[in-house]
Amino acid sequence: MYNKEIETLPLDKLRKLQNERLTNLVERVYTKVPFYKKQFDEAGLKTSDIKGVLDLHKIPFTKKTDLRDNYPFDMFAVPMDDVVRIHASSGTTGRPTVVGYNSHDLGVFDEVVARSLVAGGATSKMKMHNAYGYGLFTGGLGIHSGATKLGMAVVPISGGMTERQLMLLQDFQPEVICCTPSYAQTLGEEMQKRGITHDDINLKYAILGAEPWTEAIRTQVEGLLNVTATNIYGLSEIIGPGVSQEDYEEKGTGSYIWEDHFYPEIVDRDTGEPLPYGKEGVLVFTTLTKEALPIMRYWTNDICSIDYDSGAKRTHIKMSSIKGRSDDMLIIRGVNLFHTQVEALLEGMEHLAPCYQLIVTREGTMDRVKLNIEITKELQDNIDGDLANNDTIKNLTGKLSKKIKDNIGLSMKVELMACDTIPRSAGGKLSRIVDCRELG
Ligand code: DLL
Repeated sequence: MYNKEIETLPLDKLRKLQNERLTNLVERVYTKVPFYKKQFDEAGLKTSDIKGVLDLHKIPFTKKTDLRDNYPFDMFAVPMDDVVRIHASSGTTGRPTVVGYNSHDLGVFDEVVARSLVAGGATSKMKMHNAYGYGLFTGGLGIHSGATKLGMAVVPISGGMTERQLMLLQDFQPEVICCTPSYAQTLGEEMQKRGITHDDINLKYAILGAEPWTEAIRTQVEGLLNVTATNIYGLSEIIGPGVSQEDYEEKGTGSYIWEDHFYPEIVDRDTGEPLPYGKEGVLVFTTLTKEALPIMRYWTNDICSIDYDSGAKRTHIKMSSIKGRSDDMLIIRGVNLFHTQVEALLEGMEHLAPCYQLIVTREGTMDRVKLNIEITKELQDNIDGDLANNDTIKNLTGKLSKKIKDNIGLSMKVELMACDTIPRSAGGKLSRIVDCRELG
């Protein structure tokens, strides 16, 4: 563990620390950020009403639109002289969301990333191939700086230029790779195509995040790259990568949220009411220690559940993997659908590769969704002629349609496609939904 004392702090002590940090935060934001002063005054709330995390529910949420309305720097709680780094995430529309850090905040960022990397299997003696994008995106620099703090040798390759990535993976022999899961798929597939074998590289751990992914992709990437792959989660508004991380020996049991810095809640997507542990809803965070851009009850839009795991190595609460963002949820004939639900059904299905797209169209007032998914190279090599007329393909299509209907409750057209026909990640986040509805 990177910080054993904090990572295993007994819960009563953790709660005490959180309560102290929260009351301090509330005073700070009330006096330093006009947005929060107004928010408190309008809600008739006094800072003394917030005595600890149990009072958090009294505070209104902060949403992405609030950051946009205060573009670029009006939510900052320190003078610009103190700010030492600025990042921004480009939304699909309009202005980017701008975030700032002072040197204290960069210390917190390094700490949580270093903890995350160690939980993901990394040590100070290893080399890291960091293929998250550098620039305004928090992935590249955030992971880089935390890895440096840990003492790793970082290769700041950034995303893209796959050919060069493959060369350096062979030449530098890094033990750890960090990138999006979809780019790990791309790298693994390209290695295979070029005949680069597991013996040619030295990877042991892959620390993957920045987009939703499921066990189907974990299985594929672990096989292709010969690694143990774990999930890292985060968002710029809260700090960047390293808000939570899965332990490499506890795979599939959720990711530890470093809750001495980021206090999580799950709330109902429609009413905003807090939900009990184990229930799925919108993840909301309060930054307990950040100074330049402290945020209270940030509505992430990410859907998951949180719960304590008493048998685990650390005491901090765990979050399940993200099902999707509530604004990316499709509603098809009254059924709510996240692409990860379809992806999860691919795990254990022979002959199918987790390379797929959901195509959404509208006919009249009816939304329809179609799944395009690739078959594996082995199956393709065994098929002569047209895929559409092949019996194995027909059986497989029927099997998958039925699995989707049985598990998700939707009749969905499924088309099995030849290898390499679905777009791949060229380095960053990959969208697996193609929404054609606006096109008419
Ligand atoms: O994606 C920070 C990051 C960089 C996380 C590198 C992990 C690794 P943003 O660009 O602000 O920040 O996007 C944040 O991405 O609200 C989620 O919807 C999604 N996301 C991030 N990590 C995961 C993950 C970075 N592990 C948004 N699983 C978040 C699912 C994720 N979704």
